[in-house]
Amino acid sequence: MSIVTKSIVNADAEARYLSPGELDRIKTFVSSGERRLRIAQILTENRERLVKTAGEQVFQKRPDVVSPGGNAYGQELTATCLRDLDYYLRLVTYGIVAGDVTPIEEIGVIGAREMYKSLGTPIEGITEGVRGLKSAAASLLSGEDAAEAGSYFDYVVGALS
Ligand SMILES: CCC1=C(C)/C(=C/C2=NC(=C\c3[nH]c(/C=C4\NC(=O)[C@H](C)[C@H]4CC)c(C)c3CCC(=O)O)/C(CCC(=O)O)=C2C)NC1=O
Repeated sequence: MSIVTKSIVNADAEARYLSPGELDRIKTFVSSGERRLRIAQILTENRERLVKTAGEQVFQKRPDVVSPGGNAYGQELTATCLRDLDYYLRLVTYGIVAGDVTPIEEIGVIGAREMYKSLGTPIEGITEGVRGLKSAAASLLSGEDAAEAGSYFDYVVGALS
């Protein structure tokens, strides 16, 4: 839920007007909108390249995952691994647009650790990949935009660690 929807739901539950604090937070959200949309657009347009770069970084740091017996060994499992990085990049663009980590949390974080454990997927490999996405994204963005996007990648890493 965006801050706009959330504030309205909270205010209406008490049949009151939006408070000065709520209006202030909505103002910040709206005034940062153009910037957040620009960042999401750049990441979306470059998704293939970002995922490829991040994947190479994971396989360089964790060659075991793509070696015989590794969780991402073989063409099909390697593709599934890259797909997961693409999923997290997509969720990060949702977070950036919403100005809120809730969509990332609900879609990609809750239950994820347990799921990866049951699949035998090393979670450090996933977080390494998300860090790779973060640095690849930073190379396409201005310093300020990279910091904004970075906080969402950091959220994913922190939440899965
Ligand atoms: C949008 C929210 C969402 C997420 C996050 C998601 C993740 C997800 N990753 C999966 C598998 C997987 N995930 C990986 C990923 C990796 N293995 C490694 O060693 C690397 C470290 C890493 C890549 C960086 C692999 C290889 C599998 C397949 C494992 C298997 O089938 O044995 C599966 C099991 C089902 C499937 O194979 O599709 C799910 C549900 N699905 C979702 O709908």
